[in-house]
Amino acid sequence: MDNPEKFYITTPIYYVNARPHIGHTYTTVVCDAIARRQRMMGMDTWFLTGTDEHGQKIERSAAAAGCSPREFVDRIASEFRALWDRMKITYDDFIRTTEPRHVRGVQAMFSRLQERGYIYKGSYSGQYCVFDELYVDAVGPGVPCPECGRPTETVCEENYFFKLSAMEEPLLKYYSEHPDFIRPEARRNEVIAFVRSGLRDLSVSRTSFKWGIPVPNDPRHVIYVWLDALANYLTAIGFGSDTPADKQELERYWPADVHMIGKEIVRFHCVYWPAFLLAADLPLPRSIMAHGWLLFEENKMSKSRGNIVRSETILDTLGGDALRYFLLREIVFGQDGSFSFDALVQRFNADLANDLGNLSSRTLSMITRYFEGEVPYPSHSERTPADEAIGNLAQQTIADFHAQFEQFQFSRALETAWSLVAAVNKYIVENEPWAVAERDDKDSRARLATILYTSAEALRVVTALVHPVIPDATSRIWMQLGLGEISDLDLRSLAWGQLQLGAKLGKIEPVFPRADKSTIERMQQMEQQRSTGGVSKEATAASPDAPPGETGARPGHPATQGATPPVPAAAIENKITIDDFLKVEMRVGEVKVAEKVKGADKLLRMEVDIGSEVRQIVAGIAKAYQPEKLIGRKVVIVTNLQPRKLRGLESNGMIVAASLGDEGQPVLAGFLEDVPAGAKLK
Ligand code: ME8
Repeated sequence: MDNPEKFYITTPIYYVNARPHIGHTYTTVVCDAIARRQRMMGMDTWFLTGTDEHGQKIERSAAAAGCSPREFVDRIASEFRALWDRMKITYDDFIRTTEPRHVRGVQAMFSRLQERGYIYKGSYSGQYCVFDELYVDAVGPGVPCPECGRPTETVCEENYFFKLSAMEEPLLKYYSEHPDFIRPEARRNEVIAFVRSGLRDLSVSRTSFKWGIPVPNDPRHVIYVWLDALANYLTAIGFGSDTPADKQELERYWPADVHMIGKEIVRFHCVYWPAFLLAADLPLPRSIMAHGWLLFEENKMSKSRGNIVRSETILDTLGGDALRYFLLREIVFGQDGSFSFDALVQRFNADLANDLGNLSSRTLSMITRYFEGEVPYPSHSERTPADEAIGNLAQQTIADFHAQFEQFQFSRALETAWSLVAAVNKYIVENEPWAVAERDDKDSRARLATILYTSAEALRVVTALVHPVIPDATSRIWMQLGLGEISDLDLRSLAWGQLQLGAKLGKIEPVFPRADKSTIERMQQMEQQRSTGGVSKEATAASPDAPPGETGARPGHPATQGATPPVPAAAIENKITIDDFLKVEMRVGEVKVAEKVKGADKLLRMEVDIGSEVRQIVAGIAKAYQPEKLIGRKVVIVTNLQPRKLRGLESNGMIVAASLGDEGQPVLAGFLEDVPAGAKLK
């Protein structure tokens, strides 16, 4: 059943009782980087993520938000998807536990366990923790849950039970025969100790609420959320379906190679899940990798603690690559790590803007200046030890990076790549290509070619290696190196000396504009606004691009719950007819060029593709948006306004933005889904 050429990786499926935060982003980005690299290594890769949508916790969150569970889960699931799209997460499938394919698969799993004699009917009376969806039989009424410290509820229920006690020995045997099954070692030891201390049968159905998957032939019961949730790893690839295509897919990808999880759900993944699979006589996943927690202000970042940071804040300021790089570089994988805006900006400026950004911009701009934008031919006879050293270091870097990445040592692997960046930057400073360029003789010209070739080749090697971690910037550097689409690269054959000589460089533009102090303040303000809901109504109404935390619909947030902002009387009198509205033509535009207008610190000049043509638009958004960040962004353009001149430049259309606060800070309107340039708004 197991095909060594395939690689199946999963994230946990996230609860939809709360919005995504950077803790969720952490696991997802780690998996994305692994999946991207596996694809570049020629593996038949399948990357699954999704949302966990059943259970009492979610039923109650929906009730608190004043909507049906279905509406509630649809809304939050789409927020997760939209965030992953903005983070450039290349998941192959997104499973939702409310989908028919999952419901069918979970019921098939339940029946299979029942038929094999591992499920029986019994009853439970005792304490129940709604938050953990767990019976906590060790405590009496009024005593908080030993897992999470929250109050427990007394319940008396008839239940189906899974014979977990029968799995004690088979599990211990499996752990001992598969030393890499649970990683890291510390987690494996904890699990073994837990199983050795004795396992009791597990209740796998509930009658106290309805929002779940009915037990086959006994719909008074819904299936325990963790049995429901864990099965996603199988149902997403066709388990429970009879179609030949689904059967083939299951055969192709199961068992999973890595279930990536946070350390708080180790017991469910390393004890219950393998126990269900052993009982169902299905192969077990190859490995379960538990990482540490992202801490904020010393505590685990979590919605219930109220100390979360949202990825959108970073996406809106520094961009997705900055967050992806920070999470993999700053946190030693497996251990807990702290997040702070200061550390994020420091890493961004030091490693991305300075080290990699400088290497890229100075190498490429010197090739443009001195060799008319064509990769120069290095001299084969006149290599100095310094040139050789860079080539050797690059080869070593490739080998070390691969080994470290494969060992899940992401931080070390990036450190390795950045040692090469530092060495090349030093090489450039020491070899002074700018001074060599001033000497206009043949030897100097050859020397200059060698220095710039060596630098560009090292840049190519680093760019290829770190592409899975910072996909956006590396794709752009690759283009600038004249190499086309980086996604076509086969990482297995990456070696020193493959840079295409004479290749014409692409258009050179900075990839990481430096962040300054005000970026930290802006991020803090955005977080504060998100947590207090303190964004002005204008933004709520006018900015569909505002991340969900900023819209009127905040589930569980009493201040804005289901609220429609009151419409002032004057506005009613001033209502326009649909014909008036139809006079305004609005289209989706894609920003192709953006640059500051000389002598006007508020204005940006943009060239925007509106489908049928590219328009020049001048807008007063320079204080809120760095031009580089706008390139490629989809915006809304009023296309049938009379052209007007601003600072001598004709502006042919208007970009739509919300206007925040007294200063009228602009926030551009946009879309969560992908929309083509030229699409009409109505
Ligand atoms: O547990 N640091 O969902 P969940 C690092 N639905 N990772 C974090 C984190 C933090 N502060 N906060 C969250 C569930 N995570 C179940 C899973 S799987 C069959 C069912 C990440 O929404 C981390 O991966 O509580 C953690 O395990 C997961 O989100 C928990 O997500």
